[in-house]
Amino acid sequence: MKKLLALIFVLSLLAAPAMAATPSQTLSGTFSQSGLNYFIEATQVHFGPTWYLASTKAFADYDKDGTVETIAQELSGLVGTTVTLTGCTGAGVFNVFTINGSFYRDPATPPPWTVR
Ligand SMILES: [Ca+2]
Repeated sequence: MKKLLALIFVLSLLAAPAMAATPSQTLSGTFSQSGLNYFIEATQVHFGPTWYLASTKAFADYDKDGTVETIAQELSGLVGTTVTLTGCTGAGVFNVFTINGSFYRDPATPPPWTVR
């Protein structure tokens, strides 16, 4: 029994980095933009660098206007609406993985803007 518990403990340590990368928080409130930064209420939320948002077609029609546009255009369409995000806090901002229940990026892989 002690050996089994020790094995489980070791496995939990090995699994810890992957678990830390999974969406762990939900943030909901009025979505806003100030300059190049995006916010839910007073919390800054991070979708990636400005060039990436402007040049990348969104994964889904986040603003529900019937067209899948660039990420920047989709985010503009969400300004002033109530938005629910999942993600995790890192480097002082909230890193987004889903937008209103739709996939944004996979927390288990490197951010797409780092893979070129
Ligand atoms: Ca759209």
